Formats: sequence, C-alpha cells, structure tokens
Amino acid sequence: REIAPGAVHVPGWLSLDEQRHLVQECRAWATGPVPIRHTVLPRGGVMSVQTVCLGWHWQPYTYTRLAHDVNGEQVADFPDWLGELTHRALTAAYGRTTHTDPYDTALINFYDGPAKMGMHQDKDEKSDAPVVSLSIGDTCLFRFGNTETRGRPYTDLQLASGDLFVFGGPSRYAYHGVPKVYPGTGDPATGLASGRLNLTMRVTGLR
Ligand code: MD5
Ligand code: FE
Repeated sequence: REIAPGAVHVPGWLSLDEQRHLVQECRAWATGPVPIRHTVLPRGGVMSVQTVCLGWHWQPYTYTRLAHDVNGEQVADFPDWLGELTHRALTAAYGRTTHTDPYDTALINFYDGPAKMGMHQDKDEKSDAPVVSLSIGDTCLFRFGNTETRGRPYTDLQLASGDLFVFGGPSRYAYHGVPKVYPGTGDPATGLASGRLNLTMRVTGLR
C-alpha cells in the first residue's frame, strides 16, 4: 500500500523463517567487531535505541569505515545475501528495481523498554536510492511526516513483525520517527522474546 509517493508499506512481507534467521544474525552482529550500543549525539544526548551497523558505521552525522566512537574497529561486512534480500524487497514494493547502485550498509536498531526515535530526516547518504526497512518483534507506532518540517502533517501507522517499508522518490527525505513501541505484541517464535528490531538497508554513495 502506498502511504505517500514512493513510500510503500508491505505488511507481513517476511516469513516467520526469514524473521527467525534475521534475529539470529542480528544477535551475532550485536556482539561482532563493533558491539551494539546507544549512539551518543554530538551535543551529548544519548539515543534510547541501540544500533549496530554493517558495511559502513553510522555516527551522527556521517558514515565511516572505523567506529571511532565505539572501539575503533571496522564494522562487519554487509553480506551479499542481505543485498539480495534488499533487491527482492524493492521488487515487492515497487514491482521493479529502481536503482542499480549496490546497497552497501545496514543500520540495525533495537528498541527495548521505553526506547523511541524522534522525528528526523535521513540525509547522511550521498545517494537518493530508497531506504528499505524491515521490522521484527513488537509492533510500533511509526510516524511518517513531510519533507518540510518535523511537525504536521504526518501519517501515523503501525509497523508489525515481518513488515516491509520502502522509502524512495519524493518520500526519501521525509521526516519520520517512532513515538512508541507496544510491549508484548511480538511473536516469541521469531526468537525475539521482547522488544523491536528494525533493519534499514541503504546506499551510502561512499567508497
Ligand atoms: C526505525 N529507523 O524503525 C526507524 C524507522 C533510522 C530510522 O528512522 O534512521 O534508522 S525505519 C525508517 C525510515 C528510514 C528512512 C526514511 C524513512 C523512514 N522515511 O522517509 O520515512 O528504527
Ligand atoms: Fe531514519
């Protein structure tokens, strides 16, 4: 379903098996060369979500190869199979692949307890290729806004376990956020007993 031009929500896109596999892989990445952590913002704030990156390391507001803000190590590779899953996701959402640039980074966010994400734009990538988002675990309230301001107008919707959301075209630079996660709404059969995982695949445009 198209929420706005270029913003397509595909509920229940991932099978339970695919979700279980992604949860397992995320557990391994969380304890990889650069462990999952609460990102510290330049002005001293600490994000309530925990993030681990693949391919390129995101720290506000840039991408680097080495995680200078964590332990100086290089993040784990962005695996080919995740790039293939991303291209299947784009085909499912748009009916075709719109960009040929290879996807080279994933940001994996883990929401537990009261974790949420304020309204922001994703503009650290030097490519306007769509951002591909996969949700696993507890359902969240997702706020999809406009490209001009953090405030109204926005559309509130729920993202549940297995949902795919693709943000491209005119929606690529829309403000968005996660005002809350609904505890106890996930299926423990995914392997995630509580909390919410979100994987976003991106093209950094860097080399
Ligand atoms: C999440 N993650 O669920 C959220 C929303 C992030 C982030 O916002 O930057 O890691 S997934 C959504 C997303 C990504 C890029 C663009 C847009 C939404 N959008 O234009 O609405 O952890
Ligand atoms: Fe974002």
